[in-house]
Amino acid sequence: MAAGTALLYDEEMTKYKLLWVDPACKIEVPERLTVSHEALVRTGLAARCVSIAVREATDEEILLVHSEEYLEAVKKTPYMTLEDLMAFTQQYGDVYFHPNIYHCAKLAVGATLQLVDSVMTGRVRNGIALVRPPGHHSQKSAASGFCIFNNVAIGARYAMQKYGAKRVLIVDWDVHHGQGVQYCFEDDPNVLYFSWHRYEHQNFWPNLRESDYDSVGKEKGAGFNINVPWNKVGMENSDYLAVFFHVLLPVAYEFCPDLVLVSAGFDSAIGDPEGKMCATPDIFAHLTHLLMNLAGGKLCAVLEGGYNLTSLAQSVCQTVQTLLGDPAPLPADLGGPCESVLKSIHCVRSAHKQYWSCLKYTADLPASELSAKSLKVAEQKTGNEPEAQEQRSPEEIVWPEPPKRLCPPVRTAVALPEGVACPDACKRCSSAEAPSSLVLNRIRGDFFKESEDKVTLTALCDLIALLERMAKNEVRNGLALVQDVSMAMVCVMQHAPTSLTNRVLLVCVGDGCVPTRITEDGKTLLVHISSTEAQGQKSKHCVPVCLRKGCSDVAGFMQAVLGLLLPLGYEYNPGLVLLVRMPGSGVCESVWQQLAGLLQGLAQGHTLVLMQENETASAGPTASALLGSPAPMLGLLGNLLSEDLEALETLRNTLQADWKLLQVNACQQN
Ligand code: X5A
Ligand code: ZN
Repeated sequence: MAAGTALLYDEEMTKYKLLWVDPACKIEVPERLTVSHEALVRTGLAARCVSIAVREATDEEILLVHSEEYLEAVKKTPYMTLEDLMAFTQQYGDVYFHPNIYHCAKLAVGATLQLVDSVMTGRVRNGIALVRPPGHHSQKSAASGFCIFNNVAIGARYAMQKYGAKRVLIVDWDVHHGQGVQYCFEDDPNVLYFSWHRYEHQNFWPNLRESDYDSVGKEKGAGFNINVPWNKVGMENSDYLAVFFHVLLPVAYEFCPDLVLVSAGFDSAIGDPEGKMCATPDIFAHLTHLLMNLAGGKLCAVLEGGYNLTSLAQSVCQTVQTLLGDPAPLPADLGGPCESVLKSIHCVRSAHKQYWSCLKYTADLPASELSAKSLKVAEQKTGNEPEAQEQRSPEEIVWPEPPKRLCPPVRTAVALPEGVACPDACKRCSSAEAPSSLVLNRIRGDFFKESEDKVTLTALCDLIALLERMAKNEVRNGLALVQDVSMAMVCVMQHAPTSLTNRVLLVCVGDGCVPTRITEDGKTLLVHISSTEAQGQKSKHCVPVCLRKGCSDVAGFMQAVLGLLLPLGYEYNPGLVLLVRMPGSGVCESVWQQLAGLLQGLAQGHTLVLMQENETASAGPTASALLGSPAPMLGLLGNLLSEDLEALETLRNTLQADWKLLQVNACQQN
């Protein structure tokens, strides 16, 4: 399995700049690249990456997206006088030329293609290209918005042509709409383009009608262009996460890409003078993590915008550290999305419900909200919005530096019955490390009042030892094969709150009895996915999810994980995730690996997995997911059962009063 993270950077791309006065372009400076790269070097992240040399793109490669006339015109710019350059620049919007920009633009495309090569050949798992000029605004025959050639669009065509990639997902988290990418793939069902962008009802650059949510793609490509407009500034971490959970991720998993390209602009982060958003740099750790198990882990991030040098450098570091596999704490203050974003989410889901099975049961929009114009009016009238944020200049905005991300020395520890081999690269938690007599006595007291089974007792002691080592941050995550998962689960639940955290997310997969009383004190959030209708009570902390065909139904299971479990988990912010596979759960191995992978975005990666001891064949695959290997692709998911979809929507509706990150509709009744 491919491992490692590629870093593509060449100082040459800092060697062009704006040579005349143009307020629209003055933020696009060479330092954008140098501060990003220096931050990676200073933090030791660059040294952990695989450095790959940058090359120039060939004409043939540039022509995958651009016209011959445009390429020939740009080719002449190195020989132009300052006057000629200024005149040439005039025909385009918000862009500048320089005698060396053609050279740099070829390197920016070349770096993107080298990255695609490295990932597609398996030389590395994923990577990032730090490039200038950016690409996503440039079009077949036009430069635009600081962009000369469309790096990512060319990268997508190249991956399809050279490596036979059938489906490419482009995630554009830059704060501007990559209209160039949209135009390129509008009618192409093999490239799914997702972009969120500052829009303000068409009042923000590039002020295009076609940046709104109702541009869904054309002809065969209908449904494969997803625009999420930000109609206000000041969007926060929860707004970004809500869009990932309720729009991008369900559709991305249904699309099943062979490759993920990220148009990684960081002007969507706090402090940026263009974006004026409030999401903090550490959100990019989570956005990255949530994409890292798609496409078998094949993810290429390519720099686009980002104009606050501090925010930019921090965001780049957060992204790279996640690509390298380090755990991340959750960003502070995750609540629900704001009313304006709920409207956008509702509009996008509704515009796409006919194309994606995961969105089929989206509630219809009120007729009054069907036109952008009425939306704009409606929004001004609601009156229950928080006051528009103070008009501070972005340079004055301050935010705390993201905390250092600690990596426990041991990534994955295992507690296994004697005779079961320890999976590669895991550390066995041996019973030689005796637990304290206090722990022993508690286990005895809890479970063995009468008889005492030596083997079971030892196994539980191993389990507690593992938990204690996670509490001390010596171990990141763990796997235990136990005789009786229910007993082990109760044992962990009784110890975890004292030793590790007062919030445990308990995820049970498969049919079986789970003691719901453990959820009564709010110190545990239980999500139980099974095929049996719960007899017990549902409550804020007790969420039974019933799927008609149980956990063997991949589409239904993933819908529950992405739309329900993850938002609940992110809002709950547990200190430990206890992932329990009930005997005979029927969950298939690759889905299980996806789940284990995705859940490691929570609790700083502290995931403890419990499985029945006879499931030894699953020990290897589970350990590999815990070690951070990408989960295998799930393949095309097939249709969701409508009764499951309806049941999940109903569940969402009842829970969203307590869990704001579950909301998907504007104008809540509650
Ligand atoms: C790549 C990028 C922004 C252009 C803004 C023009 N371009 N006003 O972020
Ligand atoms: Zn941008």
